[in-house]
Amino acid sequence: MTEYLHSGRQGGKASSTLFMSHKEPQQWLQVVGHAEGFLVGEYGKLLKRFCEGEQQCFQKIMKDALKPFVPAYHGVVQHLEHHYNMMDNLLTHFSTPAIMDCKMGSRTYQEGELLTARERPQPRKDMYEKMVAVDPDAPTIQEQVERAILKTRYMQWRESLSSTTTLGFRIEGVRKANGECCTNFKRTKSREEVMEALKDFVDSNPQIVRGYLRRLKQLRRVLETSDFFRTHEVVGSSLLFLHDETGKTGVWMIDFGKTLALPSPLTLDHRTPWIEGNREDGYLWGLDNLVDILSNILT
Ligand code: I3P
Repeated sequence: MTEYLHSGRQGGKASSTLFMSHKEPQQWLQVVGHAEGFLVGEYGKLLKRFCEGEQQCFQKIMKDALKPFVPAYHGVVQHLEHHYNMMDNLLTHFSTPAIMDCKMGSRTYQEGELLTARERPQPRKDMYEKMVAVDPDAPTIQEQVERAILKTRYMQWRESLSSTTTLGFRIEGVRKANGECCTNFKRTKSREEVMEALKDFVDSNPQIVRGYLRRLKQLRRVLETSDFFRTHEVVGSSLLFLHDETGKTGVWMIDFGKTLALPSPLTLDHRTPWIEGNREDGYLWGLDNLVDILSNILT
């Protein structure tokens, strides 16, 4: 790695997805999440600010049946004063792709975050501001007085406002091939609303839908047998959807910064509803719903 085409803002964490246009490599395009902490490397590589938990997940997945469903991982590199996890930049295999990020699971925070919030509550003003920007009536009286809310409360509110609670996944962001971006999915909640958003993303093209369905069903089969998946609580992870005008489609699992190994011998089926303590994350339940909704687009 000798040079970078562009560096994102240095500092901060990189917990979500940055996308680079293959044809305009100097132009970053952030669809969702934290912009900071990503670099585009040479030879189709993407560098994401180092996170030890994510490194461990990648290392394990590279030896797991799930390997074909995540960007290939190439270890840790240093640039200036920071370390990065280096992985394949999935966009380089597509020509001006349409991109969608779906955050999977019925819970988007770790159980441990709930315990921390109870033991050492740290209400956040930025999250209060984000909440009132969407719904001024959402904060409780006490939250209004403090003008701050707990992160877990914010995350739970986001889950119930969107389809996370009811369908086990939510659309986070979309970029169409024409450059149009939308991250305004906070209130996209019902099955019908989600289906409309998915239809719009694929331009109602049945060939694209069939391509996505094939890949999602393969992924589901592999998830159901993966040792890694059975032994990890997977929260805050997304499925990245890519298609282009040639009809090529692809889906990959990304963002493992909040994925945690379970204490042995605990395992998850990822479909059982979550109750505090069982660590279930609803990932496969969400994938079932996603497959079902996409299938219905074809009928
Ligand atoms: C953010 C989103 C991220 C979360 C981030 C939230 O809310 O839930 O998943 O990061 O927390 O602010 P929104 O989508 O409404 O902007 P993590 O998943 O890494 O916790 P943060 O502000 O603490 O980074």
